[in-house]
Amino acid sequence: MKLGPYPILFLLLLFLAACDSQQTSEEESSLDGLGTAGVEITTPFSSSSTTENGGTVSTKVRLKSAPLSPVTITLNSSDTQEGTVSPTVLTFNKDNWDSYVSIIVTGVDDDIADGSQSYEIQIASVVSEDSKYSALNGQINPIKLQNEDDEIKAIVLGSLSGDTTEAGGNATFSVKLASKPIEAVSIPIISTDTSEGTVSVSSLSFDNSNYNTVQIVTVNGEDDDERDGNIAYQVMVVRQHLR
Ligand SMILES: [Ca+2]
Ligand SMILES: [Ca+2]
Ligand SMILES: [Ca+2]
Repeated sequence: MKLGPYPILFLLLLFLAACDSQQTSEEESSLDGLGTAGVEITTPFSSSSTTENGGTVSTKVRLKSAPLSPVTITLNSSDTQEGTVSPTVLTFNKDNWDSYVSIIVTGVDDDIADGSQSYEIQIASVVSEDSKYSALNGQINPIKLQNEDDEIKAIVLGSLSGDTTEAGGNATFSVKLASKPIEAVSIPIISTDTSEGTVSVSSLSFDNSNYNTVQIVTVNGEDDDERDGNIAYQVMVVRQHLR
């Protein structure tokens, strides 16, 4: 009878010890998994297009849960001739994981009439000793963007020197391109009435080395033996092949 209270006390202590152990375990696992490991990238503000005249796209990045170890994220552009990203290295830890970091993507200029070009800001690497975060390496979707062209795709014509005559008077005008073409272009030159006037070349070729150098077209008046008065005709500079 005298020993009676001790086993009861012993059992009670064991119970408290078990509770304590369980509590510690729960605290560790909640720090490990405040949420699923992930990288939150907001939808780009207002537009997903940068521009060749310096237009930017902004977005924000943070982690979706507290990491056990610092997480370093490296960003890069799939085409630095069209867009660049800053900053390129982001570091998050257990204290700043939920603070957004602003990312700015800036359009890069070129002098080619290349149209709108698609490119991506890639999440090039995710490095951490927290295995839940290091497992995200290579798994995060890129930010898809376009860079808008600012070249003018146009044929620049110099003014016509005058009218042609049946007595052999000719006329000239110059032709060049307003910007570098993305590939060589051929521009047909066509007289609408070859019985009145013919052109010295049937087409002009331009590429990115000579696009800005004028080429001269000569229009020769054609003689006939009819008293036909002044006949209007046209020379067409065809831009259908211009890209
Ligand atoms: Ca440009
Ligand atoms: Ca361009
Ligand atoms: Ca471009």
